[in-house]
Amino acid sequence: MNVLALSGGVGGAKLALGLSRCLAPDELTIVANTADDFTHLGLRICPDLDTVMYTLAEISNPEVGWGQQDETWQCLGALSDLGAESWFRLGDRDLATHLVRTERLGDGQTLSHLTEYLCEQLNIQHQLVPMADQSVSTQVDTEMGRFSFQHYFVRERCEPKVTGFEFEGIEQARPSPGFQAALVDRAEGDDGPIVICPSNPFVSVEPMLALPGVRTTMVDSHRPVIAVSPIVGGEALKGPAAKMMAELGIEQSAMSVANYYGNLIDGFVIDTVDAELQPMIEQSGIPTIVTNTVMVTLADRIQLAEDVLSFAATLRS
Ligand code: FO1
Repeated sequence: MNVLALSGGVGGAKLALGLSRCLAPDELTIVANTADDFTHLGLRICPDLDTVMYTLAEISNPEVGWGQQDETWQCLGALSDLGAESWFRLGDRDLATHLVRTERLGDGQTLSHLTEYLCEQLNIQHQLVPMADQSVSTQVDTEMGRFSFQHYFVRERCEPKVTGFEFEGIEQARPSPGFQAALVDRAEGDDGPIVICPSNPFVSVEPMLALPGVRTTMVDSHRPVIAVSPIVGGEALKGPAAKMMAELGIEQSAMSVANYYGNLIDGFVIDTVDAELQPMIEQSGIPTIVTNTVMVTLADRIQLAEDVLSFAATLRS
């Protein structure tokens, strides 16, 4: 079985870890969004890629989900003393990742090669790849003007009212070699599902789908595409997805997520608190299962991964 998982940051990373506990290294490819990436203090920072990488290596900060556990903040404090920008919290251990990445990118290595190297150093067995090797940069249009993603998300605390998004550089970018290889249909019967992890549909998943050729390949594929709702009880478990929905005039519900993905998906997974939405979503033509999608413990992550894989086995694209 070849399973392809598309992940944003914290929520997606949790399911990616669950999948990695159910599947052998050669059965799973995890693609991380890189449209949140930015250059800060001269360092290339890939927040979603690092969140997934640290989660798979089981060294992520359990409180916030991003950055490393047992982190110290000496450098951040010193930056602040020097009057440098300190709104983006870079921990001392995390900084090492950005230093190695920035140096090697400067030497001409691709983000794919670098990610493979970092994963190897962190003893990650499963394949984690960036969505693209070229730079794509999410711009958030708001009533207070345009912000690059991390400026909107962290510096402005998602407060400005969102009016739209642009993924700068998307037309020139291409799916990374690892993403492309995992996307292509293999022999019939050999292909597992494509899993859209519970990540923000607008800014975490959409950039991966918007890469040239990805959406059409997924729609045309005979593999089942299954999305897990990041909206539970009308709220996002983490991040601004529900707030963005309200600001974009979309009802804040798991149903809206199913509608957003539309004919791209062959199956949808919602939380038990949203069980009453199941008949409505199924009426719109999308087979839907109800299960616990709130992944607090490792057992929850593994259970959801098992539920998604068993559901996939019942579906044909
Ligand atoms: N998120 C925050 O809310 N505040 C931060 O200061 C912050 C720093 C940070 C540093 C490295 C990293 O890899 C991620 C970091 N994040 C921070 C998370 C990140 O901004 C978001 O989780 C994603 O971009 C959204 O998926």
